[in-house]
Amino acid sequence: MEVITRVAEMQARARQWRQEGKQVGFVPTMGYFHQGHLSLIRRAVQENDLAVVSVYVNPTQFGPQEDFHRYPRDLERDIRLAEEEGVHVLFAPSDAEMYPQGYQTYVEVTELTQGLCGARRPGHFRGVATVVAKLFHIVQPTRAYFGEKDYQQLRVVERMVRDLNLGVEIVPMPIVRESDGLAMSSRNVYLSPEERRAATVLYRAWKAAQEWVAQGERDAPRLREKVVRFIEAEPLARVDYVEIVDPLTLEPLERLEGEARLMLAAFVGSTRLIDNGPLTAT
Ligand code: PAJ
Repeated sequence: MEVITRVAEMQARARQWRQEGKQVGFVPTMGYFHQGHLSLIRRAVQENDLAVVSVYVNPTQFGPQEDFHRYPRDLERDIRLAEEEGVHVLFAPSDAEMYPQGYQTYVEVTELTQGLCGARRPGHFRGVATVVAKLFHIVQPTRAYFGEKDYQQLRVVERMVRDLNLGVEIVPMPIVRESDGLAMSSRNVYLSPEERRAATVLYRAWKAAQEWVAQGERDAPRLREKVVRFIEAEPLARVDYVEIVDPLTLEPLERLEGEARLMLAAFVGSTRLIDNGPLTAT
């Protein structure tokens, strides 16, 4: 495996692969790999001639009060794990490479970013869309892999690719969970042992919601209230949002019919966690 830190070098390599007609799979990450990342990486290695993984903690997607500086990092370990998975290139640029002096161009997906995490984290998706667009231009992948863990991010990236004709196939990947249901996240390391136990409340809330729907609940605002109360019953948890939305437009629903998505964000202690899952009304 090769570790590339320069944009120009990565771009030259990508150009060469294109000319050779190679299919390139790409997994953008902020590093500190867990099994969620590794599931995307495995799939990229499996179904492409070459796999590229980027590790870059993107400053433009963090708010001024957020955890950019203390976000967990371990590049040596990430390099080792990527190598073991058969990744061809790990791209780990510096901030100066990605946002040199004078940088002033941003990508904005206007509607899908209005609610949910977009409403709670102003500027977050502008940073995500911008860095993903940049990475796509640098790596020129055939396919790119995104986890459903960040469900709104997945929809935003799909929309951007269509709107800007980026010509990258976006492959959605299922949420990888710990054995007790907690969605894997690099931020789970912030949790104390007590908070770690309480953090399963998001998964349990989704399971409870599925059960309420199975029992015939079809009123979305009422189901939403039940989920809020379920999460608030956990003393260490505080709801940031609970929404029942259309899985494609992310618009809040009034009635549960067919497929909906339960979108959850909560603080457990001072750590903000997100989760989501399907709700199927048959
Ligand atoms: P990061 O949080 O490192 O996540 C990288 C990719 O791994 C994303 O597509 C995310 O959805 C996926 N992922 C994270 N946890 C997962 C889990 N438990 N199961 C399945 N997939 C999971 O998301 C980002 O980085 C950044 O916003 C990025 C897209 C790299 C732009 O900076």
